Amino acid sequence: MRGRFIAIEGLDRSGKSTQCDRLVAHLTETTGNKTHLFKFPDRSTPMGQIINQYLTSGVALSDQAIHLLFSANRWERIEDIKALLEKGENVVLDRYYISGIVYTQAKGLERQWCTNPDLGLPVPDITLFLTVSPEVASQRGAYGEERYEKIAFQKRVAALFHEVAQRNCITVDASGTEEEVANAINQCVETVQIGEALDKFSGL
Ligand code: DGP
Ligand code: NA
Ligand code: NA
Repeated sequence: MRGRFIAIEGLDRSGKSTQCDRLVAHLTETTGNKTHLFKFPDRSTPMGQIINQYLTSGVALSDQAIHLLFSANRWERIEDIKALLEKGENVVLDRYYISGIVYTQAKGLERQWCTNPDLGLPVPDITLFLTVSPEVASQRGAYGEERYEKIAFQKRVAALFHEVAQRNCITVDASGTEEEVANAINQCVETVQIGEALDKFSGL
């Protein structure tokens, strides 16, 4: 049987990366199969390095150009991801196409235009959306260092995320302790049915 394919989405500083690490450990232990973490954007590839410069050092790129790079950065890893799933290994994604769509839509671009480059990507068995208010998130860590970490922008992203999550995600309250959030995530993941074939993303 193919491996489990799980995406975790959320606002900046929602605790997503910590929870992804915990979920990888949990799946490794409970399924007995290797579990891999892919983080998007993957800043290690040539395209990812341009994305990193855009996020951290104010490199100027049009909203459209950076959007297509974020999408291309997902497409450039997808064959590796599919191969692992087919071998029966699990894959956890730290962000995926929902981030891709809502962060650009929050800049004022059309939903359909934002969706188009990601059409056809394999759909996860489950996408978890970690919710935390932008005000709470802004008090965590070094908020404000990167391009999108501004409260007004995060509020627009949050509104879009909540709307999209109703139909596409299971929402998990991420305002509790690390342990509480991890337990909630593990429970959601245990109930997931795994189909043999991966669906292709056809819109939110
Ligand atoms: P992270 O490394 O998870 O903190 O993500 C970096 C930032 O990039 C974060 O503010 C979310 C944003 N982001 C992630 N994926 C995309 C995407 O596909 N498109 C856009 N425009 N922004 C994205
Ligand atoms: Na971030
Ligand atoms: Na992160």
